[in-house]
Amino acid sequence: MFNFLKKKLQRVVKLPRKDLIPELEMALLEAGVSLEVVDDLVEAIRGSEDQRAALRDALLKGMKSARLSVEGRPYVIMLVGINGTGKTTTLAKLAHLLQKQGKRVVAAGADTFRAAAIEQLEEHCNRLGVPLIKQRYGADPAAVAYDAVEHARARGADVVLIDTSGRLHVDSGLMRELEKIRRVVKPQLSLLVVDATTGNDAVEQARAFSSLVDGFIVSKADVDERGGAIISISAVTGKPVYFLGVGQGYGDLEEFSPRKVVERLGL
Ligand SMILES: Nc1nc2c(ncn2[C@@H]2O[C@H](COP(=O)(O)OP(=O)(O)O)[C@@H](O)[C@H]2O)c(=O)[nH]1
Ligand SMILES: [Mg+2]
Repeated sequence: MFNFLKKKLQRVVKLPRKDLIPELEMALLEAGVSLEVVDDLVEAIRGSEDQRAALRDALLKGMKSARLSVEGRPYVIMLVGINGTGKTTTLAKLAHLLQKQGKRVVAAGADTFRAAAIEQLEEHCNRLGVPLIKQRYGADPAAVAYDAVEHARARGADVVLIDTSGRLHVDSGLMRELEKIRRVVKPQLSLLVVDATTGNDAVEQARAFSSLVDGFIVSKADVDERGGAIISISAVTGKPVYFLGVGQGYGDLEEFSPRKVVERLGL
């Protein structure tokens, strides 16, 4: 995790001051850190005594974390994002985490855009013993989400996790679909799932979805060597990261800790 950036930073922070700034800029850009965040980081260490400490503090200041706390019943969480970022897998991980905390979870198969999406979620739900509320392929996602919340209410379940569909790109049709689900079920928490390995693309998705979500889950951190998305996403949007996805198993969801990120970067 973050090995590429770690190696670069280890070398750069030891450079004499006159070489440090351009080399640091280059290293951060290569790692997929957003331009504006690169500028902030460079500004923060310009003129500092201890370059390593200044970089660490500036990184810590830019990254925001938040804890999931389930209050009220049912607590409704909606996961959104473009195709393949890890929404469905992350939903299963969240269900597993909440079950371990003794919560009763219901899933909503509101990705009705692809037939295979419902089957994939169903497989996870069967394995985890989570009731899945679904309709046929092509059904109105907002109606599926609504049914799931009603089901949770009737059974006294604690949490509803809503899986939604993605598209290849940020798309206005998708935005309207997600806004409709939000209007109909009023989730307490909406989280955008982004793929860490896509670097600055992930940050651009965060920017595009920012008004629709409360924060982020950054998946595939386990296979991300560059770290740019994780470093930039809160600094750019002002919204926190809740979790990192750190593998494909149900237990591979880690509460986001900026401190741990700087430790992993060797700072
Ligand atoms: N290594 C790794 N793979 C992940 C992680 N999260 C999801 N994936 C994989 O990413 C692929 C797409 O995930 P999926 O949940 O179907 O994405 P969706 O289209 O957003 O629902 C699958 O092969 C997942 O196993 C993660 O944290 N680490
Ligand atoms: Mg999916």
